[in-house]
Amino acid sequence: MRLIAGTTGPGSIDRPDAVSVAGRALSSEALLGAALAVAGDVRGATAVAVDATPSLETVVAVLGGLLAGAAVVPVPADAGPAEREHILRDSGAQIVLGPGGTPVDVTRRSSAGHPAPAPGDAALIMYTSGTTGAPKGVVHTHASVEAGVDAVAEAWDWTPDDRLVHGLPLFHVHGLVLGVLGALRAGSPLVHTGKPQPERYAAAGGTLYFGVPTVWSRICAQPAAARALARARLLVSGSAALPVPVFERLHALTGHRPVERYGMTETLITISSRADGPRRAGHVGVPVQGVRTRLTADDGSEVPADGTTIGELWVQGPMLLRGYVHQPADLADGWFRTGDIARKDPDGWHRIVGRASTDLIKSGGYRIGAGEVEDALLAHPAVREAAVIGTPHADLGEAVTAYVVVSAGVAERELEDFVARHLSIHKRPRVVHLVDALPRNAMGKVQKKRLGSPML
Ligand code: MCA
Ligand code: AMP
Repeated sequence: MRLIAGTTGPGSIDRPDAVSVAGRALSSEALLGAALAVAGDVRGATAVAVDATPSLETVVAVLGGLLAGAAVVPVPADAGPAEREHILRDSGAQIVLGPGGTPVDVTRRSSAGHPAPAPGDAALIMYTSGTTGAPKGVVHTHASVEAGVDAVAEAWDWTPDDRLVHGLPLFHVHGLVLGVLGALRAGSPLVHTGKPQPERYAAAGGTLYFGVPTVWSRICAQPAAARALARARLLVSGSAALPVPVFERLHALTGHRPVERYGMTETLITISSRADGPRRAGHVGVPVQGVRTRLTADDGSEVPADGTTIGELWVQGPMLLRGYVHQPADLADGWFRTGDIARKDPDGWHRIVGRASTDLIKSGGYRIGAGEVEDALLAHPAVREAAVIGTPHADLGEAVTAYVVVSAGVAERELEDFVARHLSIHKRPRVVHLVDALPRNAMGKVQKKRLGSPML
């Protein structure tokens, strides 16, 4: 992978500010030297885990693993012991870099080269929640990552003249693949703000900004910060639906109609509006280069692109996953079934209108499986039954909401903290309802649609 466009290509230039994270910066030459030092340490490992804190160390460790030809496994910075152990065991990572393993020293330098990995070699294993069970490891190759970042660079006219700003977590596609590898491959400096706080975005002076809808909505709530973004070239939103009022408020405050794009950990970004085209509130745009989409009805037939008929979205393209760690992906003729419900306009514009399953929750842009949170709650000695759903939340889009039957006196807060300690903190329920019983059908299955009704 031509990782650091400015330093590894012919006629390369050293950029003094190639990457800065939470106020600490490395030039492109220093970044490459530090990453090559890590690559020398991990050479021969097939999978290297990185404790992905928002730090320069994470950027250096990820690059080092990639340069060494290992599959890099980002571990959520806030993962509790159960989740962390699952990721390390399931991925087969032989080495852990970062705070919970071998420390990364960003001041080291090496110039020793490494053989370039083959395009089909695993580059990243990213863990993401399914409806039930523990998170699954999604395997992306060097070829799928390159295709994924090149496609958005083309759609967004992303060039070395840009300066990318974001403060998203470095263990998911948004912050890591687009937000770090995308910037390095485009050759544009990256300013990672540590946290995605409005005042930090405002002070960073970028041309290109990434955020999840919660971040954009918090920026709109601070008009002075929002107005500072008027000087940018492009604001990009993704990971969850950008509410139309936030789109409009952002437009009013910054003068920019944000680009919205759609993707998944499994598929990277497949649909986006374009830098050189219109942006429509409530729409995620058109397929990026190399991508085809189709919408299907329950019987599998394709539904018309008439702007009103809804169907399940399938995508096909060069940026799709190679498979999961222990199972192949279900890619019939290269098509991936997203589980998202969409509408397509006659001119090819897509709108995401919901998800097929209520058991996948999007909160603050994080994908959270209801089953995983239920399992965590059931591990508490006082919990007899648990059902978890997403409920509308003004700031987070959806809030993780738990209905729990307990056998002994236990405070709601204790259950929230219990989940936060066992899984990633962001997976904790924001609301816990203690109830006498869960609504069940004749088969004994919990009727989630009835949760929240007054009888409970
Ligand atoms: C609160 N905290 C706790 C507890 N409660 N700590 C321990 N136990 C508790 N019970 C602390 C946390 O440690 C944290 O502290 C602080 O409270 C707030 O945590 P949290 O609630 O998670 O933060 P938030 O402010 O609500 O976060 C909002 C956010 C965040 C910043 C928007 O949700 C976020 O970063 N979202 C981005 C998700 C993302 O990148 N998704 C992309 C997936 P402290 O702050 O001190 O640490 S990839 C994807 O979706 C596809 C491919 C795509 O299309 O992009
Ligand atoms: P993740 O696995 O965290 O990558 O989450 C992927 C899911 O996020 C998709 O299946 C969608 O449900 C949702 N998503 C991502 N981008 C958008 C968007 N722009 N609009 C609506 N939903 C989105």
